[in-house]
Order: sequence, then C-alpha cells, then structure tokens
Amino acid sequence: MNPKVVAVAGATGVVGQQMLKVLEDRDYPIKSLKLLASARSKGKTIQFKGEDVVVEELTENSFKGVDVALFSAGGGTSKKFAPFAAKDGCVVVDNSSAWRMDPDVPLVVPEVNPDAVKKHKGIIANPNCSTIQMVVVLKPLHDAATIKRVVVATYQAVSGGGINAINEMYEQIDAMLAGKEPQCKEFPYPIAFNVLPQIPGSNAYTDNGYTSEEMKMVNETKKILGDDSVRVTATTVRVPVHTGHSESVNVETEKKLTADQARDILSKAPGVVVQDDPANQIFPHALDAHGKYDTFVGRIREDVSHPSALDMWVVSDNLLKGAALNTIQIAELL
Ligand code: 25A
Ligand code: L14
Repeated sequence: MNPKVVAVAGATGVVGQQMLKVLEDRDYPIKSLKLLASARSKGKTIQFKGEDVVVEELTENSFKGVDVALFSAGGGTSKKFAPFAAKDGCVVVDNSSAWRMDPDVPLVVPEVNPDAVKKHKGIIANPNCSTIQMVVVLKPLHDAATIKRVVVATYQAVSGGGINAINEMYEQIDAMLAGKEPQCKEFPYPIAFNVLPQIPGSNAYTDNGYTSEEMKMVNETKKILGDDSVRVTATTVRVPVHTGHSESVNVETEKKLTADQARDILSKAPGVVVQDDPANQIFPHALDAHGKYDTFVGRIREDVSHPSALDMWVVSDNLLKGAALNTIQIAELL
C-alpha cells in the first residue's frame, strides 16, 4: 500500500485516541497525519509515533489533499462534514450512525462483508459497536446453518457514551462511596452500582418502543449479512463497566447445530476466539477483553426450549473491534 495522507476527525475523543493507537500498532502506511476536533481542542498537541501533532479545528476545508479520513466526532459532525471530504476526493470511513443505513453507503465488517467496500462513493460506514461483535459470530453460523432469528440482550460499557459518560460513572462512584447524592447528566439515573435498560442516555426511543440502539442492531445486522430474512430483536442495557460490551445471544437456525459443531465452526472463524470450558470456569468477560482486538465467545449451549437454537455469550472491546480497529481494518481494505 502506498503511504496515505490520513485525517482523524474527533481525534481527542475516546474513539479517536484508540484510532491513533491502532494506526501505530498496525503500522498503517501514513505519509502525513492531520488531527481534527472541535474549536475546544484547537492547538492541543497529541503524540503520534513519538512526534507532537497539533490538533486543528475541523472545517469544510480540512480535507484538501487528504486521502483517507477517519471520522468519530458524533453523528451531526459526520453528517455535516463527510460530504465536504468526499467532494475533495477523500475516502471517509465514518464511525457515527449518520450514514449507516444510506443505500449508497457500504456498511462493513471486514471479516463478514469485505467486498461491500468496492461499491463506495466516498463514504464507508463503520457499524454500531454492539452489532459488529455480534455479526462476526453470526456470520459463520449463518453460512453453516442459516439463521432464522436472533434474540440479543446487551450489557454495554460506559465508554460507549464517550469521555463524559466515563467521567460521570467515576464521579458517581466517588459520591456514593462518600455518602453523597450522585449527579446525573449523561444518564437519566445513576449508572454507578446500577443497570439501565436504555441506550442512548437521552432521546432514546423510536416509535415502536425500541431504543435507537436496539433498532441499530436490528437493521444493521440485516444490511451487513446482506439478508433481510434474518429476524432480530434486541434489548440494549448499560452496565457500570469501563470498556468491553457483553451480549447474551440466542440464535435460531434452520439446520440444527450442536454446541460442539458451533464451537468447531467458531474456533475457525476470523477475528473470533472461543473461550468455553465450563469445567475450568473459562468464559469471556469484559475485563479480559478490554484492550484486545478479538471477539470472544463462550457459554455455548443448546437452547433447552427449542429444537434448533443456541445460546452464547459474546464479548469484545467496544472501542477497538467495536470502533477504532474495525474502522482501520476498513481503511486497510481500500
Ligand atoms: O452521535 P453519535 O454517532 O451517537 O456519537 C456520539 C459520541 O459517541 C462517541 C463519540 O464521542 C461520539 O462523539 N462514540 C461514537 N461511537 C462510539 C463507539 N463505538 C463512541 N464511543 C465509544 N464507542 P467521543 O467522546 O469518543 O468523541 C467525541 C470527539 O468528537 C469531537 N467533536 C465533537 N464535536 C465536534 C468534534 N469535532 C469536530 N467538530 C465538532 N463539532 C470531540 O472533540 C471528540 O474528539 P472535542 O474537541 O469537542 O472534545 C475534546 C475534549 O473536550 C472535552 N469535552 C467533551 N464534551 C465537553 C467537553 N468539554 C466541555 N464541554 C463539553 N460539553 C472532553 O474532555 C473531550 O475529550
Ligand atoms: O451508534 O455504547 O456507534 O453508547 C456507539 C456507542 C451508539 C451507542 C454508535 C454506546 C454508538 C454506543
């Protein structure tokens, strides 16, 4: 690959920071690097490969001469600025929800539908974090046995809500341990010592009573698998975990798979690691997945209530495979 001029929009955010780490770690070929954020962060310096890079304010004119722009600055910012980048001949890989369901925008998980990138018209979307880790596990099972229906409940870490959400959890923990009243801004109720069945923290609900996060899992899964016949229902839940989303997934298939067959299929799947040894209390958990690139699956068992379904527990780092890593894997495909 020829070295590229790369821009990171939202470079100061929790995902932007992970993008810089992944670019370094995977030695993505960079000719020069531009760091973009809001006016608030203009002039700040960030280290990349041992050198200081000054953060610039993101504007309509930020993308002249840029080959690849990685966006993670929220949906509104992507909606507004990605078209300017595309117009200047730059390829945008966007981590927000702004463009995912646009029929002209490929929605890509490299282990699942890498060929979709070829159809891009300047913008490629990175899926929702909970959806990504689920589809890397679903894809090989779908290929082997045709998935009819998925029932998923998520246990999502606070880092999915950005830096303010992380800080809020720690402030609430400190307050509550000191016997003080916890303050809430990002979440409607305290997230410390609690479990909240609503993501995002505000303006969450769609007309059908599901949250937007839940409908992302429903719609994005079908688009990535390229199969509208796969039925999905989701309940998305915030838990007081720093980083690492967990999911309880029930998968109903046309052809019956035994738990052993599923373990065998998943142990050969790209990006997936099976951690499943009940006798030795081996199963995936968020603390262990934090900082790792893979998606971990365990607790695989045959659903006792159904002749052809499996239950499993799926865990991955929401800032890495769920965001920064998947975005850079897409850039590597270009
Ligand atoms: O809209 P969406 O798609 O739902 O996404 C909403 C947010 O979720 C995060 C990400 O937040 C995103 O903005 N996110 C998205 N996908 C995620 C995933 N898979 C995910 N999180 C986890 N997993 P974030 O915190 O990661 O990053 C925000 C970045 O966007 C920059 N930004 C914001 N508005 C911008 C903009 N850049 C350009 N133009 C704009 N208009 C933002 O830069 C950050 O890089 P910044 O300069 O605004 O923030 C730098 C620092 O400022 C502090 N801060 C944050 N909020 C406030 C604040 N200070 C004062 N007041 C505030 N309200 C923080 O310390 C921040 O680090
Ligand atoms: O759509 O855990 O990419 O708050 C990613 C973070 C949705 C919310 C997205 C979280 C967002 C999610």
